Amino acid sequence: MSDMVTTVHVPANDPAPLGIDLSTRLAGVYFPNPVFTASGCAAAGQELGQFFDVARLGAMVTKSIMLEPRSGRPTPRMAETPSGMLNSIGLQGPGIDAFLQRDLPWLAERGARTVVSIAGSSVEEYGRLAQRLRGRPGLTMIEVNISCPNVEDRGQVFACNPRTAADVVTAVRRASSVPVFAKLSPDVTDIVAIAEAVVTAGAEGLSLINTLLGMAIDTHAMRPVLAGVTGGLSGPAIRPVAVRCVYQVHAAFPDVPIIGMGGIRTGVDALEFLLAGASAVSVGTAVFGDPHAPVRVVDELRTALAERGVTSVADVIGRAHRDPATYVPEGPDPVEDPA
Ligand code: RRO
Repeated sequence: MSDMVTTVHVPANDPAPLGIDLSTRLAGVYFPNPVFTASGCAAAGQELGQFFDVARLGAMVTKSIMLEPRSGRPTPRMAETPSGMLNSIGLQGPGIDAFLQRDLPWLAERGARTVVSIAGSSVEEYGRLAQRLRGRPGLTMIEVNISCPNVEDRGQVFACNPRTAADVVTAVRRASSVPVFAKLSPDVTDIVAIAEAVVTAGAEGLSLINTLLGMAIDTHAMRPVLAGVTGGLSGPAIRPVAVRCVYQVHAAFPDVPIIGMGGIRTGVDALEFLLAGASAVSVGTAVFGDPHAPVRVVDELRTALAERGVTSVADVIGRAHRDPATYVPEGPDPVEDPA
């Protein structure tokens, strides 16, 4: 990556250039714009810090951190698919000690608002992680990753069961000093039921969605492409699934803030999620092809709003839910037929 370093110089944290107010609020927390990174696609931000000022984004969302360092699954663990990508990373990471010593301070020194993603293999581990994060400078919110598809057994995908999903959130909520967002999986029969369980357990918001479980087979070698056999599918291929999940959950719980993600590459893609009901969005897989993608999406979203005559992000959140029966198009009243 270092061969192609360029830095974009744009004023940091100006919420309203061109007269467009990009600011958003999630669970009472202010963000100057609604574009975040997505967990897992930029470690703890240092890699993207070569390309742009990390404080320019609404927030940086870290790769899910566990209690202990972890090397992840064997390689190969990435594969390209039509309009998407499969990953089988398996929660590689430095562990909470190194994260607290090195990564979170790096983000805090740069003024980034940081959403720390946490992952555990038991309810108790999640609680301990939240405890370790208490009161840390730079911590803005916790994203509870209960939906990683690359674990030893599906029983560890806590988000596939409303009871286990709720148990994890209860443990984190008890220990946490900041808002807690639960990251859900689309690989369930009824995502609204899982959303209800975690919100009832105390989640202040939801991150929708994690990757879909998928796989690819090498037709020459005649075996799975990924050493871990299955992996998480991300990228534009999953965007309609993600938009559907955001839309369904927002329809059921319009007051619960949602961070929407899944295949966002442009400002117009981001706008689609806001219209479905997200209050913010995360840009993930797009950074592998274009490390500037998150800041570009901020600029493109501003332009997309201006082109539609909209002056603030708040005006488009959930707007696609407007009841068609009561929707009155702007313009002169239709003339009554006198007959
Ligand atoms: O590390 C991973 O393999 C991984 C995680 Br934690 C996740 O939440 N989603 C994903 O697609 N991969």
